[in-house]
Amino acid sequence: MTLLERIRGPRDLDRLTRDQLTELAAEIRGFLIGSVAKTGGHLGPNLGVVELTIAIHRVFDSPHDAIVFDTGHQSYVHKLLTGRQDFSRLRKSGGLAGYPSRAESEHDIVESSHASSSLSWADGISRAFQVTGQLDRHVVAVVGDGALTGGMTWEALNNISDDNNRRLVIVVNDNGRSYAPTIGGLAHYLNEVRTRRTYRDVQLGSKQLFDRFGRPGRAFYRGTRGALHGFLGRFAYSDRMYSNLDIKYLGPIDGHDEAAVEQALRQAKHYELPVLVHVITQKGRGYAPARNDEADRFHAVGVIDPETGLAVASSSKVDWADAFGQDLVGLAEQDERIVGITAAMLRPVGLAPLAERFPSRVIDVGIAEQHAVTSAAGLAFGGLHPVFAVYATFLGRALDQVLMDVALHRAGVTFVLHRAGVTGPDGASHHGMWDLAMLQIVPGIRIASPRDGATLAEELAEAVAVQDAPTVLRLPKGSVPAAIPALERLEDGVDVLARGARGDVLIVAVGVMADQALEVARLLEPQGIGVTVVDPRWAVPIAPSLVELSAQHRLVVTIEDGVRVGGIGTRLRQDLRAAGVDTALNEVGLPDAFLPHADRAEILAEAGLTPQQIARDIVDQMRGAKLPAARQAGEDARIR
Ligand SMILES: Cc1ncc(C[n+]2csc(CCOP(=O)(O)OP(=O)(O)O)c2C)c(N)n1
Ligand SMILES: [Mg+2]
Repeated sequence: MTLLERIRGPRDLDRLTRDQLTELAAEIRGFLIGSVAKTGGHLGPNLGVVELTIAIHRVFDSPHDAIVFDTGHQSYVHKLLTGRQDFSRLRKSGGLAGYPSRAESEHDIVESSHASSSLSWADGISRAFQVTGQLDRHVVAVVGDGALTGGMTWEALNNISDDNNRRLVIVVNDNGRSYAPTIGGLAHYLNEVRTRRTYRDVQLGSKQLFDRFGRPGRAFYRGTRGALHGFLGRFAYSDRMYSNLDIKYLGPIDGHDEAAVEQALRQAKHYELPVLVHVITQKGRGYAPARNDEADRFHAVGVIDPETGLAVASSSKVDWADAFGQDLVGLAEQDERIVGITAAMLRPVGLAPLAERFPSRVIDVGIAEQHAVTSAAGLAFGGLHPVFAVYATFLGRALDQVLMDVALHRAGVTFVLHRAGVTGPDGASHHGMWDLAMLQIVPGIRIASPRDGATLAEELAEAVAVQDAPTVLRLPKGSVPAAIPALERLEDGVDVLARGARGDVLIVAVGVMADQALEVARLLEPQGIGVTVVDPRWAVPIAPSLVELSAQHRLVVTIEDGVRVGGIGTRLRQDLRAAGVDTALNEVGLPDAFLPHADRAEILAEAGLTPQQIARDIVDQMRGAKLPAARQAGEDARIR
């Protein structure tokens, strides 16, 4: 039995010797590399927090003490130490979640996985412990340097420092990287703190710095007293942001020296005040392919060969993000007003090619979606055309800014939403299923959903040509499917993809749902049901031809991989009613529920989003039958 296998819960760590702790850390790294190579997952971040997580669980008593992981992608070690060592189905249906999960363990508290919320959670929890007299309970927030760039952390710090009468430990896990190197003044400052403390007058690059810190047995530890002597206090004071930020600072500490981290945490625990512990770690620690990689490939991996770190199934297909990136470079060459914006995800959102071609025309704002959107409004005012490329799920952070800063001011800003629709392994917080419902309420907005590479190129060009309103392109996860040519393009831009022999059913397919819609048509044609399939291309606002076509059919079916409540189907239904068209309409889409992690295909099948199910429902409806409540418009059954 390995040491790791003998750890059933955090208290089993208490009796380990120093040597055993070192051995345990090595075992955990070996386990993570071997296991995540098979399943895919967040490898680099977890390799960096092995000693840190061990130390936290030795010093604090979870779940009596509350540990909150910011973003939660770095919680694998925590899972291993809290009774969850079967990683064989990580991020697959029925297996462990890739983020903390309350359903999995009482040791998990925050499962949202949207960054920068941990300090607010910790603020609330510690305040509640204090108010309810649970004075022996500590709260620990583990937050990365990247997550620290998000505005919420600053709002929380301001609040925490205002009432410092509670037991709150903020552990800053500083590895100098988000996906790519963390940007901005704060990142520079952290870097300076790291260097200044140890190597006065020497500006070391982060690689050298890490090399130094990586030497075993070397701890850099220093406690400072008083708010204005603390790092945040200094930062705040020197920048005159806040005059009285009362948070103690301890550090910087070598995060791979478990004993040093423990010592700092014990001291932090001893104070009955909010304390910030600044820990320096290496992303991908102990795994050469990750340490030698500059391209953020090991932040999250698919299935890889553990020896080389290379992807096992390298596909020749082009990813949506890559196709977008190439198209954007082409447009930017023609139009110098185009600039790209990313919230700390340059590569995953496809902006790397633009950054290579025109380095000054891509702005990384840090994990700051709200700021990104309002800043885009400013860029548009100043004469540029910003393209904010972001995962669909993260734009939820910035709805107010889209409404009030961009739309109200008629700013020509293009939003390219990646991973729109069901994504799969990342679970509830990462499905891009709310963007259609959320954004279509924005006055003047136009939303397109490309179905293939050609419509992507076209719609992107159309979007950046709009200078007086927000435009949105939503792209799914994965690779661009084979081309689906149109039979005809109607005057208002709607593409007709199939025309049935009879005018029975009109299917309005949003984006990549076109493929499913055509399959439904193929299934129904032999049964004597004629199906017309259209791709509106611009789903919002509703094209007039959709209303006209609806009037000519007996049943309209809309297919979208977004939540049905408030989706495109609902909107078309309202437009039909307003036009006096009484054709029956069924909205096919996702239920208003939090969908768990599983393969995309499994989730779609569970929601009834398969060609077979849609075809069966159409047959039933054509016979006048009522659909089961689970697939009846407006009567969404909860999956979870
Ligand atoms: C609101 C939001 N935007 C973007 C992301 C995507 N994202 C996940 S992890 C990450 C980088 C986090 O960096 P850091 O906090 O330093 O953690 P590290 O990976 O370095 O441990 C980003 C941008 C997110 N989870 N939430
Ligand atoms: Mg980081």
